[in-house]
Amino acid sequence: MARFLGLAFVGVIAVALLHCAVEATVHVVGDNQGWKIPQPANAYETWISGKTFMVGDILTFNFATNEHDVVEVPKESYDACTGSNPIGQVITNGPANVTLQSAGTKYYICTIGQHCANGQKLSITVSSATAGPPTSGPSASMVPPTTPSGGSGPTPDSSSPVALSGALLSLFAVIVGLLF
Ligand SMILES: [Cu+2]
Repeated sequence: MARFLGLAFVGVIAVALLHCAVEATVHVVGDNQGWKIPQPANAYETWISGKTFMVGDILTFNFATNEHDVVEVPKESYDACTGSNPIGQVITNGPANVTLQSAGTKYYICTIGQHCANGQKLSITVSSATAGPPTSGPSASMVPPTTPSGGSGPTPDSSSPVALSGALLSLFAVIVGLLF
């Protein structure tokens, strides 16, 4: 019994860990519009409203290779729409997934043509993930006990042979009664 409880405990922990590992959110920039010169020009400012960006989350920039690119830049470059001070590599292959590595305000622009000046720019504030998700505990412990499914199966199976043998017995008694 103690051994079973130990195994069950390990199972709950494993499920909880798995739950935490899958916690990262994927944010598709601009939703269906993707990463382009947005309509309207402030569409990405609208897109970020109400969203929470955490360290470890992923930004998906959906764009066709050679039509757009994406690069993180400092605030000054974001405001001036210049890619001359890139933070890391310019990502030229779309779609692109960018993992948010650290907390703070991040600035992304497209460096092609006048795209940035026409609104293809994104600034988000990333929060650190230190404030853990306390609500995942109860929901994770709710997951494991879902195995018993064939509980009602054996009962009709075991009762029907009994009923059958009872019918045979009464049939036998009738035959015996008729014979004698
Ligand atoms: Cu572009």
